[in-house]
Amino acid sequence: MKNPLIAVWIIFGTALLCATQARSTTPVLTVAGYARETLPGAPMSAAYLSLHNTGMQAMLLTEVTLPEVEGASADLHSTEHRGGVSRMRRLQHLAIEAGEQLEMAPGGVHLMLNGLRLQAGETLLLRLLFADASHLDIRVPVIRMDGVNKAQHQHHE
Ligand SMILES: [Cu+2]
Repeated sequence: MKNPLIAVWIIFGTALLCATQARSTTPVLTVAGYARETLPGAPMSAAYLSLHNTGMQAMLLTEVTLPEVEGASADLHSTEHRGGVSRMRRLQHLAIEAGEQLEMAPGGVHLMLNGLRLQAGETLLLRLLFADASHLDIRVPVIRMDGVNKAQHQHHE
């Protein structure tokens, strides 16, 4: 395991399974996830989903909305690391291939949340809209993520 971030993430991810009770399922898709508490002074937060496509066809996630929070929005972002600098890029959609288990994570693909403040202990309802006009609602827990912040800083140095 070359990447210390991945090692930390796996350990953290195991602990997280207990905290992440939220899970939503369609015949072909299983989704779990969590949102991170808004840091003091931060204008935005993020949510991370695990999407498992158990079907025979790719699923195309085109939009995520926050039905319970007026004026708030969620954007699909990827993170690119180049020359020691991380940049976020907005994605028009996210494909989950047949059989694929796609894991969003800090420093990777994530949902950027704007226009709301989240506190640990709360829950957040996310509505995932797909290209085939289906949608899936999932309620995720809001958690504090100090440990992951430290791991990322070590990784980036
Ligand atoms: Cu972002």
